[in-house]
Amino acid sequence: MEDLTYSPDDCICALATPWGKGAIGLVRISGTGAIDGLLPLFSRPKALSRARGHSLIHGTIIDPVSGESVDEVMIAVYRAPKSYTGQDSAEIMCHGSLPGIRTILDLLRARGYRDAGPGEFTMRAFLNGKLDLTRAEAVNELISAKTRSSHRMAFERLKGSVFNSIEDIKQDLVNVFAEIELHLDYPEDEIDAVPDQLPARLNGIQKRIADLLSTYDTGKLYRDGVRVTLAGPTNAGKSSLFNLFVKEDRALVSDVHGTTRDYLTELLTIRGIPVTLVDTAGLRASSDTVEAKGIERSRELMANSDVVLFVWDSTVALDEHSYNAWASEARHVVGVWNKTDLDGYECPEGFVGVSAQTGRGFADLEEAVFSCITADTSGLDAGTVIDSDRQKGLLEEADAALVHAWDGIEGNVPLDAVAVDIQEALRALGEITGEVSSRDVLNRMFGSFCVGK
Ligand SMILES: Nc1nc2c(ncn2[C@@H]2O[C@H](COP(=O)(O)OP(=O)(O)OP(=O)(O)O)[C@@H](O)[C@H]2O)c(=O)[nH]1
Ligand SMILES: [Mg+2]
Repeated sequence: MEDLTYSPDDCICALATPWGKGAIGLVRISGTGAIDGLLPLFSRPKALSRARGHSLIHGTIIDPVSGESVDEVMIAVYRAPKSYTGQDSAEIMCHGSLPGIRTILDLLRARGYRDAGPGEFTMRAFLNGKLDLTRAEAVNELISAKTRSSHRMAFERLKGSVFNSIEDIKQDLVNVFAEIELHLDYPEDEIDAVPDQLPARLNGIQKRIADLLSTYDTGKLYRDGVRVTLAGPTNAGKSSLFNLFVKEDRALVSDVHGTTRDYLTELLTIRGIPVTLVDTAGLRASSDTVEAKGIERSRELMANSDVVLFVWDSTVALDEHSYNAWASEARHVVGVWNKTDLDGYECPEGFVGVSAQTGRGFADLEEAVFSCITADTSGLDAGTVIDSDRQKGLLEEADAALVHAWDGIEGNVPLDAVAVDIQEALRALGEITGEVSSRDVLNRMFGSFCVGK
């Protein structure tokens, strides 16, 4: 494909492991002639040039100008087309020393290898038919996964779950299209205006597209996570609960009202969902300017959170008026009735009774937070979950084209106009897998990848 950001045949090189000290560093190369280009840099050029695909060779990287030995390495050799990119490629496993890695990359550059752009190896894999676009996206999603659950979902996509779903839908749509074409071949007076099965089949296809679309919220939730904020009056035990969630004494706790003045954040996971937990300054009227600023910030954080855990000290009677006023500023609220280890008031309806001191009720609290976070999503157990905005947009385009087809059928427009809508839906579905793709889409998509992938 022309006018891509990168030329797909150049020999490219990149460090595939993180830039830093490590046990092993892995330098990857790919391109036409990529293995031959390496020969002058290797202590055993003959063995390397004869090496079969999927073999490992031990030797030394040598500076061909000075003759100096640089590092002892293992080279994994892959011959076209049986490689990740579909081209001649190799992985040089060296010691994970930055000066050593830099020297190897410099030697490769001097041999004409160019630094790979982000995602360039995977883009080549796509261009050479090694994977479709849903799998290519899954590679990046897998690397970026924040929790085991999002990792698992991305791996399902890498194995082809989205690709297979889209292909199934597309196949049905192709059959519908063929049927319409056949129908159009008959004279109008001999048959009905619309094939018998058409409405039911279109309906079924739309339902499957809707089912797939409905998994997007779940995918996004596991990809981006949520912000959960602990708020409430001073001394209610917010910081104590914060520490319980993060399993360490992270926030200062004391019986002095107004202990927390600035907010604190920590990343954690609740049942596989990435959560940014925020501890805030307790809400009360304060004449102290610094504390007042902290309280102002608490209110902003409450308004910008997905869930607010409104913490109340159960030894104090609930002030429903202020609770309702504060809660009304939040998207989702979970009332937390804290200090239930002490003699206090009965837990009001809708609150979760806990003790930050003993941990009692903590599992119920986690459950309440989880239900709240997942309230707006469906398909949590579904094997196929999409989390790509690109895929979502194209599914919506396919759906819109089918809605238009329906309008046409109901408005008795000629069947060939309906066929045009079906073709449009097929185009959108084809773009999801990359059957049809534009350079802009590819450049944008692979541009967000890591270098070396
Ligand atoms: N008995 C008992 N004491 C608790 C419990 N939770 C917190 N406390 C105590 O209540 C006091 C206030 O706790 P913090 O966690 O600092 O309260 P906070 O809501 O963060 O207070 P501010 O930062 O001032 O807004 C401390 O003395 C805690 O030890 C609980 O479940 N049981
Ligand atoms: Mg506090």
